[in-house]
This record gives sequence, structure tokens and C-alpha cells, in this order.
Amino acid sequence: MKWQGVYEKAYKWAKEEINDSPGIALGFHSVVDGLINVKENEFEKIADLRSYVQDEPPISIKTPEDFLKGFAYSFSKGKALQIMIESENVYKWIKENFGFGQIRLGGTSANMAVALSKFGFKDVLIYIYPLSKDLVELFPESDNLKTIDSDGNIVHPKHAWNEEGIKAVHWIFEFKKGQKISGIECPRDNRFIASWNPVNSKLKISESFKINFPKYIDRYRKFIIAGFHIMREVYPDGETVDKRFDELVSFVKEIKEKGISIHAEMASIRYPKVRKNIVERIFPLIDSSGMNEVELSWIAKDLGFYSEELERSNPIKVYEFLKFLLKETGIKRIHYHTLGYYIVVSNDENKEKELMKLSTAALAAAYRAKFAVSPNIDDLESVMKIPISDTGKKAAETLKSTDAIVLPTKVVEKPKLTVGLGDTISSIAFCL
Ligand code: 8BR
Repeated sequence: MKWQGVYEKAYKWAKEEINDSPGIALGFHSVVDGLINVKENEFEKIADLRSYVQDEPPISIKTPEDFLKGFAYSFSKGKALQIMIESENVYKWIKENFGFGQIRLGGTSANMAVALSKFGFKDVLIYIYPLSKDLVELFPESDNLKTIDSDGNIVHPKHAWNEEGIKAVHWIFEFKKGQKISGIECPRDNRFIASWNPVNSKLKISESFKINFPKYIDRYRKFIIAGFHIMREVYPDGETVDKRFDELVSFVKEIKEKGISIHAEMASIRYPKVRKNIVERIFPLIDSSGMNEVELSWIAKDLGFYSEELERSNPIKVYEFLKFLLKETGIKRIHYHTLGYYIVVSNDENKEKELMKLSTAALAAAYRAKFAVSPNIDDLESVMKIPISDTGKKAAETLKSTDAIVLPTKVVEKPKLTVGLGDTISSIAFCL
């Protein structure tokens, strides 16, 4: 009863709050997604999946075998995983075997921008690179969704293109609990993402954006940075990720000086040096970060912490490690999400407000899971009756005596879509 009351209160609160929503800007990762609902026989035709199951997934995809190992890992554990394809031959091999699937808009920044603008935030600006017609036309019609074109004008993404063609594709293989491939049964609905993105893997900030964004900066009070998972440690031209982060760090410093509140979204970042740069160089500068249990456990591994319990979402271990991260890096807030509950550790004393934000985000995630589209704030009423997770209630009970803010979430029994849920959760909670 108690938690249901929190959700109902949050819904009313968010409807008021959205009226005063600040301008929000997002970068640096929008892409064309190819969505494929996994069919057992498609994989069985190619290989016996049992030969590819291993404890650790590959770091990147350089061969078809790496692709199958990544898929087998994700499918057999029911775990979300994203790996970059680093060979054009494999890109062609996947295209031949699976096609592009259902083409849709993807990329963390784009997913978040759509979620926020649809939700009702008044002014959402998305950085898009490259400004390709095939990509920008996937953005929904919406008056509150804008980008900056190469002439420095703020326009709807559809009017901003200056080149054509699909320059990158991220294949999303969605699978369902109970599906069986080569005798392996999938334990949980989730997805495996294989990404081909040679054009944007440097997370380049275009000259046009660097010059023009500062002109409009007073309109934007929040900035969400994402897309680190498509970066490499060393690029084919020899440039290193440390060098790439020099540019990102100086951008973050520049907007921080203008008083913009900054959130960095983690993702399935396979390269340790990319994670190290975020934790050591970005976290100390920013206000907030969002991550799931796998993402948190990888950071823990990097820092020499035993991580098995973290990956299994043991609430006490998660809480302890989040507190450690806050203290060590100086970041002000971390929003952790897992199936059944969210935990926030933060320097902010206003716990009640944080709980309102989290509950609103959880309702939005439930809506997206149930209907496979992002909700408008008024849509949230339709998911109000979805039951609240017992695992989540236990986690809240376990951490009752700590300063963690824990929200047991509503879990949709048969979700239509799991991709983009983390993006929805983190962005709505941060922007409210
Ligand atoms: P990522 O996108 O970062 O993996 O986050 C996914 C989040 O979506 C999970 O942490 C969980 O909170 C939420 N989620 C998933 Br997965 N399935 C869900 C479901 N069926 N109902 C509600 N939320 C779900």
C-alpha cells in the first residue's frame, strides 16, 4: 500500500513539475537501429550456439565467431550486452544473414531526447552527428525537439541534414524468456546489441556545435552526455581514447562553468580505458550518472572490487559501492537501476523529491515496456495498476536504515520492448 501511494503522489507531482521544465540538451550519440526479434531457427541455421557459450563476452566483434559468442553470452544469461563491430566484413556478414531488421531511431542520446520531448519537457535539443538524411528523418515530428544545423540555426532534426545514407547501424537482437536456441533456454527477456559505427566512434563534437551551442547556452540548464560505449581504446588512425577524452572534458568544463547541471549515462562500455576516463576524468566534474547492475559491476572490477555480488544486484553491496564511488570521485548523485528497483545515492538532502523523480521514471519505463513506445506524462495513469516488485520491496527494506533512496519498481510481466528502458529511466529522473 505504502509504495502504491508513493506512485500516485509522484504522478500528481510530476504533472505540476513538468510545467516549469528547464531546457535540456543532449549529445553525442544518435544512430539508426535495426531491430530484430530473435527467431530460434535463424541462429540454429548458422551455428550450434552451445559451442559459443563462455563466461566472458568478447571485448569487440572482429569475426562472426565473436558475434556468436557475444550473442550466446547475452542470450544464455538473459543479460543486456552491447558490443562494437570492428570489421567491415562482419558488418556485411550480419547484414547478409539478418538484414537490417526493423529500422528505427536509436542511440542513447536520441532515445533520451525522444523520451523527454514526448514526455512533455518543453525544450529538448539534440546534437546529431552525422547530419545524415536517413538518420534525421527517423526523429518524430514534435515542436519541442530541436537540433543545431550546420549553419548554426536551431531547427527540427528533419530540416538539418547535409548528407545522405546509412552511415552506421546498431543491430538490436531482442529475445524472450523461455526461448530455446540449440537447446539453450533464455532465462529473461533482454537484448544483445551489435553495433557498427565507424563514423561516430570518436564521439566527435562538430565544429558547428562547438561554435554555435554556446550562443544558445542560456536556454539550457541541463546536459546529458552519452554514447561512451561506442568509443575505442585506439582508433585505426592511431588516436587514443585519452586524447578523445581531452575534447570531452574541455566541453564538460565549459558548460559546467555556465552553471549547467550535467548527467553522464553509462552503458555497456566494453573497453576498460573508456570506463577509466569516465570515472577518473568526467565523474569529478559532473552532477549525476545513471547505470545498471552490469555497468556498475564493470566499474567495480576496474577499481579492484570483487564484483559477483554486484552483478547479482545484492542491495547492500550495491549501496556500499555506490557510496564509495561518490566519495572517491566527487560525483554528486548516482542513479542505479536493476530489474525490480532503483537506488540513488546523492549529496542532496531532499530525499522526498528524489523519490518522486524515481517513481515518475519507473512509471514511464513500465509504459515503454508494456506498449513499446515512450509515454506522454498523462499516459502514466494507464500503468498505475501494474504490481510493484517484491524483490524491490525487499531491497528497500534491506536498505531502510541507510541514506540510500530506494524505489521498488513496477515490473511489466510480458514486456514488448526492453531496449531504451535504462535511457528512459535515467533521463526522466534527472530532468524532472
Ligand atoms: P538498461 O537499458 O540500462 O539495461 O536498463 C534496463 C532497465 O529496464 C532495468 O534496469 C529495469 O529497471 C527495467 N526493466 C526491464 Br530490463 N524489464 C522491465 C519490465 N519488464 N518492466 C519494467 N521495467 C523493466
